[in-house]
Amino acid sequence: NFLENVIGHEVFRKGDCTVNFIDQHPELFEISKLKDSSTKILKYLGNISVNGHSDIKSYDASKVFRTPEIPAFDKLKSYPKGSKDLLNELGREEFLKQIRNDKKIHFTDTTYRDAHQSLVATRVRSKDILAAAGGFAQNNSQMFSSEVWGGATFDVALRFLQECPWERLQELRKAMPNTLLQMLFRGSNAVGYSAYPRNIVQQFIEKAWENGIDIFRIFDSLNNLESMLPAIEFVSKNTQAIAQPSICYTGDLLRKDNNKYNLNYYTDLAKRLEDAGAHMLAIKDMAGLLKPNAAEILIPALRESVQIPIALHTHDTAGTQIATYLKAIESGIDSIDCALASFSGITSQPNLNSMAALLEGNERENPLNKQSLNEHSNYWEAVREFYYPFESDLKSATAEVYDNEIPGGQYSNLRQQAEGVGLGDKYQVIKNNYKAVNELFGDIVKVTPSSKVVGDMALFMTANSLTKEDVLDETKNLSFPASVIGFFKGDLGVPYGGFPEKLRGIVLRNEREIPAPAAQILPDVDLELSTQQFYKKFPGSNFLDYLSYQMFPKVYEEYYNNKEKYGDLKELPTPIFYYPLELNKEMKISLHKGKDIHVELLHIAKANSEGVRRVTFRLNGGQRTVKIKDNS
Ligand code: 3PY
Ligand code: ZN
Repeated sequence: NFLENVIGHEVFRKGDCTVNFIDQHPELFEISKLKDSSTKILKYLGNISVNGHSDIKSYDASKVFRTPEIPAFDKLKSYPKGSKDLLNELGREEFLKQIRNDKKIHFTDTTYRDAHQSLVATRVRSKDILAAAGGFAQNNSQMFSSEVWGGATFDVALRFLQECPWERLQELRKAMPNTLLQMLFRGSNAVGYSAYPRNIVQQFIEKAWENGIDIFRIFDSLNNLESMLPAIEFVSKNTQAIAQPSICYTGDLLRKDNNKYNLNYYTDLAKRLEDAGAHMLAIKDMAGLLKPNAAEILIPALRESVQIPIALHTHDTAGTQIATYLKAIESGIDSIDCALASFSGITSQPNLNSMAALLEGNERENPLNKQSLNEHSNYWEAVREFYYPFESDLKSATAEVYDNEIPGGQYSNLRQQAEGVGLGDKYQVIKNNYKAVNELFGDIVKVTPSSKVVGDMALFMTANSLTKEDVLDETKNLSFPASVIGFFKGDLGVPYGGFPEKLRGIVLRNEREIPAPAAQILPDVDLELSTQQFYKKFPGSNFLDYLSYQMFPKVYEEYYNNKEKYGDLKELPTPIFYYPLELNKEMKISLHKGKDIHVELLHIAKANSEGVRRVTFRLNGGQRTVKIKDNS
């Protein structure tokens, strides 16, 4: 490519070049890079046109997308003072005192994280988020925070979106300088599904903070304090960020008899978290089980037990959670989590726009910019269409969640998972088995990753038509799923109240001795050695990539190789990222910011004897052909 550029260069062709020709014309490299990037993009587009996107099982070729209207954003206008400015001004302690003493209710917007994780399998791309983020921050400076990172978004960005999650965070930080940015952190599991070495968890927190995170919402899937402790301590001592550990809410506080998770359980845990250095506390109602009358009991009791501000997070799976929020607000909750209207409801958070309207005139009203909220919701309504293959089939709220206790994010995923293993028509049985598994396991907290263990076991029971009695029958010699064996070995820690020993003996029957549950925090890795090995294996990568690799080694490797092959895809508009180009329709595509190419798909030839098809494009007026292996 470079040679072609030299030979084709005007000055070179005129014969005017001196020995310094290459030094004097740096654009030769630029042109070469651009040509290389456009070839890679054509390979990507060619592959989507021939083989489809591997993450989309089926799509409607006749579907026409609306162009989302990006709400107004004046890049030259300064941002009004927001929560982030207030934190900087007052310092952590004073700021939090003020939040705790404020009469007005505070809001966290979850649209950029939990809402799309819970509705469209976390597939929303940075491009769509960043198009709106600046305008949102500029026009909604009353928000307490935006949850933008962590949970499943890290994994999904690398695994499915071909994006660097760190770059998303850096860009969001730039776009929302006045807003507190929040992440969901899975305690010793960081943003993964199992425990990591202590120094990796610490490095991860430090870099997340340096790159933009202000609030770390830390939880453990069994509510174990020990697994949250290192993260709480590290945030508190080594950063200026806010450590907001969570208590996962499960079951029903109002249940009278035999209630493991009673008021005392929650207030005791809250006190221990405050003693451990928590700056705030979150009640994480991941399945939407906290009923209004339970909120009325829980919130005042917690406010009395601790002096720190309390945030309430819920999912609207049962359609009841606005009522819960109202009761919580009356009972003194400091902050609530909502999502923009078009990304709210059902398995996502309650509706921010409606909540703002409903609180008008309430003594705790915190007036929001309702017009802007509605504009942003309209934008997301059009964007949501791009992701239609990832929608769950759940059309309305369901009271069944009070029985099966399936968390919001998992509810929408479970059907897809069931379909993936050929159990799509047994969804009802799977949900019933989910409840049965919870009973077999002794009533545990179910949230990532403990919820996945319960889900795996429910699928296993369904696939093998097993009842609870069958599972407890030693003579059946069942081959339990790996995650279930790991759970009973203590991979996730010990559940509150201990393991059900009979079942534990059955699951671990092949282990000569039942091992002591594994420590939740793994020993440090040798950072110097392992970074050296990483940089050697992945030239051009940086320390943030190293942390991505530590979280998901195989996923990172595939991401890296794909990036080598196709280049950076994050500027592709979402319909072009996911769906084949229309024939003979010119599209403008940004390769990098400010570098546009014009592409038109002209022709896809029949496969040759090796199954390779020639795909021809018009690129910036000239013709280019790429060869694509047809995988069908
Ligand atoms: C996550 O861990 O991703 C969750 O959203 C848990 O609720
Ligand atoms: Zn959630």
